[in-house]
Amino acid sequence: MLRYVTTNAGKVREALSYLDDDDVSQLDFDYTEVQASDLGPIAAHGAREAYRYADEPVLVDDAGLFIDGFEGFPGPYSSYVEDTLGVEAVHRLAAAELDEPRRGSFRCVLAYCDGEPFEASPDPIDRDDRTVAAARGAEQGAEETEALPVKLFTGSVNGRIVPPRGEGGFGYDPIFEHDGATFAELSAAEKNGISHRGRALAKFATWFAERTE
Ligand code: ITT
Repeated sequence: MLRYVTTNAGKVREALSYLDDDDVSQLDFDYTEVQASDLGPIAAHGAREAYRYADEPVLVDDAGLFIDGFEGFPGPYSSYVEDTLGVEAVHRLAAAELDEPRRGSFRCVLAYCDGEPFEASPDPIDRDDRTVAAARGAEQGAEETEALPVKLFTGSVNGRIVPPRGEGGFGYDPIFEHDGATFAELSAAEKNGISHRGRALAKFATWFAERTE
C-alpha cells in the first residue's frame, strides 16, 4: 500500500484523481521540514523520514506559492505564512508592494521512497543519513545512504496574485489566478488538469504504474 504523506486533506482529494484509492491511503505524518530555499531537498528529507517511520512505500507532497516580485517568498515557508499572516494578508502585501501583474507560481514536488534501489533523483541533502554516517563510521554510513534513494517529480503553474475569489480548493487557491480564473473558482477536476500538483502527479502515476507492473 502506498502512503500519501500529508496532514492536508485537500492534497489527498487531488491525489486520488491520479491514484487508485485501493492502492493508496493517507499517512497523517508531520515530517521535519528542513530549511532550504527549494522544495526538493525538503520533500526528499521528508520522504526518507516518513519511510523510516512507516516502513511502507511513501509519497511526500511539498508545495508552495512563489511570488516573483518577492524573490519567491513565501515559497518553502508557505505553510508557516498561511498559518501566521493568512492568505488574504499575502495578497494585501503583494498589492501594496508590487506593480501589476503580480506574477507568481505554484510549485509541487512529490518525493517517493520505498526502501528499494531504483534510479534516484540527484539529491544534495540527506542530513539524517550524514549524521548516521558520521556516528557509525563512513563505510556503514554509505550503505545507509544508498539504502534510501528518493525519486522526485515536479510540477509548476504560472499565474497572478489577485484579490481573493472563489470557494473551492484550499490554501492560497483564492488569490492565485491562472487564465482568468482563480484556482478556488475551478472544480477539482479543472484544477487538477492544470495545477502544479496535477502535473507532478501525472508524472508520478506514469512512473509508478510501470514500476508496479
Ligand atoms: P503537509 O506538509 O502535511 O503536506 P501542508 O498544508 O503544510 O501539509 P505544504 O507545506 O506543502 O503542506 O503546503 C505549503 C502551503 O501551501 C500550505 O499553506 C498549503 O495550504 C499551500 N498549498 C499547497 N498546495 C496548494 C494548492 O494546491 N493550492 C493552494 N495552496 C496550496
